[in-house]
Amino acid sequence: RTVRLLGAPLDLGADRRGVDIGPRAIRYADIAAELETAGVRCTDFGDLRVPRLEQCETPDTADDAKYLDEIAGVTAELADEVAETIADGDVPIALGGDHATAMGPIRGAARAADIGVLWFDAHGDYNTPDTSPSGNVHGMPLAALTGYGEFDGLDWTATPTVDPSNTVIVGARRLDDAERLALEESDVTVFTMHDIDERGITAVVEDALDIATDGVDGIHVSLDLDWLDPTVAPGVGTPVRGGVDYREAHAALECVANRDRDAGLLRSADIVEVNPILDRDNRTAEVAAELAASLLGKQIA
Ligand code: DIR
Ligand code: MN
Ligand code: MN
Ligand code: MN
Repeated sequence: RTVRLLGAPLDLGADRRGVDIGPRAIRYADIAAELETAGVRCTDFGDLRVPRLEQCETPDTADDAKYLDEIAGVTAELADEVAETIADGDVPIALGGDHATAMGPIRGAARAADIGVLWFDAHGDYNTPDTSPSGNVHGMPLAALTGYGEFDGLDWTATPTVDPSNTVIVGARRLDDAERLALEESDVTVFTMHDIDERGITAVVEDALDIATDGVDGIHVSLDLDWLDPTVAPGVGTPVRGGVDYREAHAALECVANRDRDAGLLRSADIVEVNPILDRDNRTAEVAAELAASLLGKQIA
């Protein structure tokens, strides 16, 4: 199997500058070598062009979805690259960038097949322009992708890109009030850190896989590094205490890899929210690279 890395240095979806350096930091952490230890080949298509913040018109303070047009443009291009990668028989991994990046690969993968989504994150990313407390689009991609809410100018959000009943958030521990209510009323499944504490990471991820794969052809894995505890992954824009530890993170992705080995499920992935400016010694990017290898089937022995 061959992985194709697609860099997406997108920082327009989040307030903290620095997440645009994420793709480079993950490459310096040698994700290619890590993936090779998993027995897969790795090619790198370089970075997508992303408009600089300074080139964009400054959103006014009341803007409820900042830089949405620019983000739509970048993620549309990324979707094309992902669809092309899958058509070539390779596995695309998009390197973000903030979590708005995920709109690209998920839309691209959903063109070729019905897919479920595993969303590893401290957050729900289920805000809409109407509910978002920040106006930051990285808090909204899962709503857009499941067809929830009004996104002015994003026509494709009128219909679900992925079925909410095949969409599973794992590791949530910080939801905004309106976001929490919307998730409760949705068919999206949310496994919180509380579920992981009570039942253990592997039981939760096995359930998540059952739900995400039910009646579809494959899955997309979206990995927000703030899913992990900030002691393990400090280089993220919105750290939240109480996340999964290093071993739980690997165990989770090994569960996905085991299921993939049996059923060939993994269509695409993204690794997002790595912010090297807030990191220490690039350790968050290193964890990201190692987790990518676990996802692609690296085994301890
Ligand atoms: C928050 C932050 N819920 C928002 N979301 C983050 O702005 O909508 N997602 N950080 O990863
Ligand atoms: Mn996120
Ligand atoms: Mn997050
Ligand atoms: Mn529900």
